[in-house]
Amino acid sequence: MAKLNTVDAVVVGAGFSGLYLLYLLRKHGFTTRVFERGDDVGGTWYWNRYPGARCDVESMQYSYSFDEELQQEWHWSEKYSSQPEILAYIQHVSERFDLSKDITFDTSVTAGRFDETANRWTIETDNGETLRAQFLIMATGCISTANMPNIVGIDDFKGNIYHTGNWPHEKVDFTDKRVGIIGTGSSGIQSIPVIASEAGHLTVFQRTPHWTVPARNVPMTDEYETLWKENYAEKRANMRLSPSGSLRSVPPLDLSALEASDEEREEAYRERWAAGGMTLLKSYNDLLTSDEANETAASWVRGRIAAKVNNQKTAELLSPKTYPLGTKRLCLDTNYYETYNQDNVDLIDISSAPIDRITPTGLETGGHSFTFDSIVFATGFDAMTGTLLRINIEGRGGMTLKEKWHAGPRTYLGLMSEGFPNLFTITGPGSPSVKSNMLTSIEQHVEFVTNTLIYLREHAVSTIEPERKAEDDWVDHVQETANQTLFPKANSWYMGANIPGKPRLFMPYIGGVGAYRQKCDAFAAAGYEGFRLGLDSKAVAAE
Ligand code: N01
Repeated sequence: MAKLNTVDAVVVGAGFSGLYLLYLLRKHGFTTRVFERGDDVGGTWYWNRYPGARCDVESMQYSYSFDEELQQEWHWSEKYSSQPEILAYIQHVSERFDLSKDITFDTSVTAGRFDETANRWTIETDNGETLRAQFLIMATGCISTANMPNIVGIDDFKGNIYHTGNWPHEKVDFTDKRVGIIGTGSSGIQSIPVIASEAGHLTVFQRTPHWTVPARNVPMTDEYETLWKENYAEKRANMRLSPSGSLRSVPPLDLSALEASDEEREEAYRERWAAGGMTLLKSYNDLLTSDEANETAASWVRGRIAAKVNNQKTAELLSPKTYPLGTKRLCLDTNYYETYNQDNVDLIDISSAPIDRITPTGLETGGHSFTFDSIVFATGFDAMTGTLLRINIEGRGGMTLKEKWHAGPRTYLGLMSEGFPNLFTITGPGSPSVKSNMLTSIEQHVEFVTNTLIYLREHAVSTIEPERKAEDDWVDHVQETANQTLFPKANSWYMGANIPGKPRLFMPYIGGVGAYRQKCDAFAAAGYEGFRLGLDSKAVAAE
């Protein structure tokens, strides 16, 4: 058999995580290959090119902190940058650090098998390449497998079908077109106002109204940029130890919403609504733990919806009532509710009558037919586990990750899974990941993994994997932490509830980014507490 190419590490994915991994691993002398299914870098920001796509974490915070010159030199043109600008930033980083020479594009990793004799992963790709690596690092992102609902007749539609998470590279022209859009999560809420500004007519099919607050995006000012750039060291340090990995424009009040008077609550909510962004959700310290406290903010937001939307029947339909504020991902919008005041926009409630079928000319629901030139699916993702479980990953004894995670993901710290030595998941389930500023969490995981690999090399350790008990305890801790909050009350993708048949459990860790980082650091400092380290037999024999 021909000798297989061998590297220290194979990284899957060339988004924010994969690029930083490549940069850091290379810097520390680890031979590294990256495989990326797209034809360029960017990950999420490569695929999600839908109209209106932009980040809902401020760009001064949603950016790499690892290189001082980079963060000083790069200029963001808006407070919340649009997808093209974020993609341009990622491409700039790739060029600046000469990363693409070690990335194989247009290539998916299809399988990884752990060879217990050699303590190496054998990795297969869909371009026929097979290679060996000591470490397999999944930088595959949390929302990278689009969820296309299985609706009868979908292949019969004669017009154009789009999914927000897999949008064409060229501009889609909706001018004067009849467009239907299914889904009102973050992607729908961002794209609906933009599509409505072009389309002849837009019909929105809503199964559940989502909570959304104004982004208040503005062009970047010199003053704001300077404030951040002059204080980056301190601000980034605070972000790393904060609960969400980002800093709020209006600080949270360390007080129960129920201790405040009506007037005080009104002022607190009004101030944060005016400031825009996620800050409203952090007005008081119990909005995500007490139904009663949450309802004070929820009813206040319903009041804003009623004030913005002219037709009160539509306002009612747009007002969430079945789950607490913020327990599905809070959306940030620009003119979302105002869009429903346009004559060319209709809202169709499909909460009790699902879409029956897609027809050659449109779709049918609740006994009504609709005719469209284009249908947009803003129906989300098989999040957090979908991409990982579509790759055939086999650990010890031939056990697959799919078998191990059949009742839901099982990880230690969201980083590793017992039985799968030397396999790392960047921002994996069980880590703060999607419940944080992803850039803060990505940098923390990438640095943790790189430092771990350095430690293993220095101590002649060939394998690392979690101990079963540490993993079991962590899985319990993740669930117990979520159960102390209102999050499990929503049928969210955090819970796996958007994918038929997916196990229901809360996937991200919401114990806080700072607290999580401190745990990771403490375990590492204690000689990788909770992990089992396998000594390199050759090194031991040589001693
Ligand atoms: O997906 P979603 P998304 N029939 O799952 C509906 C991140 N993100 O792409 O709520 C009819 O939130 C579904 O209805 P329901 C962010 O983390 C970030 O919008 O399940 N409807 C829902 O309305 C976000 O949370 C940014 O009842 C169906 C919608 O489709 C995550 O990505 C921007 C259906 C899906 O909403 C995912 O957001 C965009 C069906 N069969 C996204 N199936 C920024 O940072 C699903 N739906 C800016």
